[in-house]
Amino acid sequence: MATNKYRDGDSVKCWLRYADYKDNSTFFKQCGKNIVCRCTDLQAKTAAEELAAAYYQMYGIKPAISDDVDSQPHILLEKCKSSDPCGFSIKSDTDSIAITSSDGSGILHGAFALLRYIGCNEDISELNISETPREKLRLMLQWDNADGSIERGYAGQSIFFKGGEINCTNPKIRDYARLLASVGINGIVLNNVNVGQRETLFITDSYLPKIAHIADIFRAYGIRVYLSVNFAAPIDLGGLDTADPLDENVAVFWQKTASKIYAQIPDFGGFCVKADSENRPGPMVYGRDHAQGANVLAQALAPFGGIVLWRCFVYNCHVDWRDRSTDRAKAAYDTFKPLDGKFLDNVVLQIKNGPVDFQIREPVSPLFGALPKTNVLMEVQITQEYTGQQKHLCFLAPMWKEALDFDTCVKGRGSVVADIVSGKVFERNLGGIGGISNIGDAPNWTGHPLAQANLYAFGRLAWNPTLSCEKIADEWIKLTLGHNTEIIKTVLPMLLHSRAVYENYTSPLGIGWMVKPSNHYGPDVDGYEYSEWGTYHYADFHGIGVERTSRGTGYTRQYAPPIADLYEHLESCPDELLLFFHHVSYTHKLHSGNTVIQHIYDSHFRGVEEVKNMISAWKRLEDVVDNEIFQEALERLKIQLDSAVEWRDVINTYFYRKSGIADEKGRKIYD
Ligand code: GCV
Repeated sequence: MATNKYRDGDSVKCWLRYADYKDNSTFFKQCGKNIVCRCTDLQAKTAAEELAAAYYQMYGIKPAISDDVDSQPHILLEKCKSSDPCGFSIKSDTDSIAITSSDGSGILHGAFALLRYIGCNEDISELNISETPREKLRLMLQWDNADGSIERGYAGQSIFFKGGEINCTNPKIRDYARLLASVGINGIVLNNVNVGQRETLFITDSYLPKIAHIADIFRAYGIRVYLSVNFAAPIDLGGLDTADPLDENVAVFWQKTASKIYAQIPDFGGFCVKADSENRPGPMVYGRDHAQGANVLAQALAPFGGIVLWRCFVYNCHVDWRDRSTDRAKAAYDTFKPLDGKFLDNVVLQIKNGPVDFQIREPVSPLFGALPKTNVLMEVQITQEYTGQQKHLCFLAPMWKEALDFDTCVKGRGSVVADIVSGKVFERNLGGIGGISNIGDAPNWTGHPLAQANLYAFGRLAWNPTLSCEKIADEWIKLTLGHNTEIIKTVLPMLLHSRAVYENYTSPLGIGWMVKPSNHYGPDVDGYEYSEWGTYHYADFHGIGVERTSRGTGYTRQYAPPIADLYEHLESCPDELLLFFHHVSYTHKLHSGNTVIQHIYDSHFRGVEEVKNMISAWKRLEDVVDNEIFQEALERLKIQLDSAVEWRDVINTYFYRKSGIADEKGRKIYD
């Protein structure tokens, strides 16, 4: 049985387990004795402390921290003029390493990068590298509520809030800041976008001092704090009878609120707003549009350098399933495209990666390509609401990477989403990526220990979307589970393949929404079929799928012509999205050569076998992987298998009953 090196007291360090890296670098052992910090920025001091702490954990010796360059050998932390904000250079010399940046946060990111190289056992004695983050906003989005619950959270309770109060002395907050900074995150929205009565008060004097305390913790790690706010706060807090964004008193309310916040949190990031969505208040209540709604907040924040993250998850959640012309997938584009150019420069539209809602397979939202005069940010879900709820292994980097690499063709070939959200394609100054966090107060942070890889991958991709999933997974494994080749050979393919496995035994060919409506876990094929949420599959005895072409809802027309054409025609529509775009018969032949019905059967049988294979592979690691991680993951893999079997049988039986077509391989399908 492997020893427990994973835990340090009560805290699990995830990928910051320095003690295990002690044999990785004699060069660090030599240079790290003296940390010379010639920069007074707070984050540079943190960098010095992080390097010193790592050194201490590796070698049991406390390095000297000073500003004396004559102490040799050393690691030097210094400012330089050349790098972009947050960017850094690392250069090794005979007996020294210099980490330089134009700002303290860059130095901190450089320090964490150096430690990552060491953890991955790379030679740091001849480093000469420079890095700049590709995305400006790299945000962690908490869906934490004041009562301590977390919307769609699968790893325990909030580390920030408890019983209606702010738990600002929780030591886990600093641990979290370290984890986030180590992968380049530079902002955190502390509370859920569904802002309840209690959370509405977060922008008042009753709560701001404690929020300011949390902001202090994150500031030391180069992370700005944001809050989700209630659009109706002028009524709820300001005593006004309206929240109309064009009402002067409403504007004054937001200005006063902004002044109050910045007096306590000078680097406050800004507001995140879910408006006119899923029964939340918003500008449409007053006959105003989203630009007018966002701009009143943006105007209030602008003098202080704050921004508004305005969500585009807006659709009619009371539709009638009998009306086939309505299409929820079209809603965000229809609402926001006409407003392009009307948002102030400090507004960023926050767009979910797909047009519907974080299903295991969706096309990329066409809205990314439709807003040349507006700042945009891609929102992804690290928490596994629809992807197995941290009971199932589902490494999400391949899904995010597909979205980031997606070529919208809006400015000719090569207009990829990663470059749109970075501002490059349309020359915007602001934009980036936000991920809904998957952590809670679970001792291992994420419930499923391997779900830590999703948190890690999100940060790494936000920093550099061109990194491959394989590289990111390999780094995470080495930093978290160690360098044993058996571990790498086993866990790497498990992670990389896990999204495909999940997709195999759940919803086929881009159809989505076959989950239980109550908690979004487990199969319920018709659970959403006759509901008001606009999430239908339209399966009948003949076929299945949503006709979103010009013969149907016309959704395909929201893409640039080459993409619209691709999806419009059966001949070119990729198999994995077929049922998202087309209603076809069960006997329709896919590009793979299989019929739709046979694909459903095959993928569901295969998915279950793949989970069994993962379990066998994982079991072979019993003696090499940390015992706590081994047991936690094994327990969840077994739950995953039970659930996969349930999915397989429910889906196969459902479609067998609908179609009356038997499995050509004669496997067991219940009737
Ligand atoms: C925060 C989905 C989730 C909701 C979530 C919403 C959103 O509908 O199920 O829990 O609410 O998305 O993104 O606003």
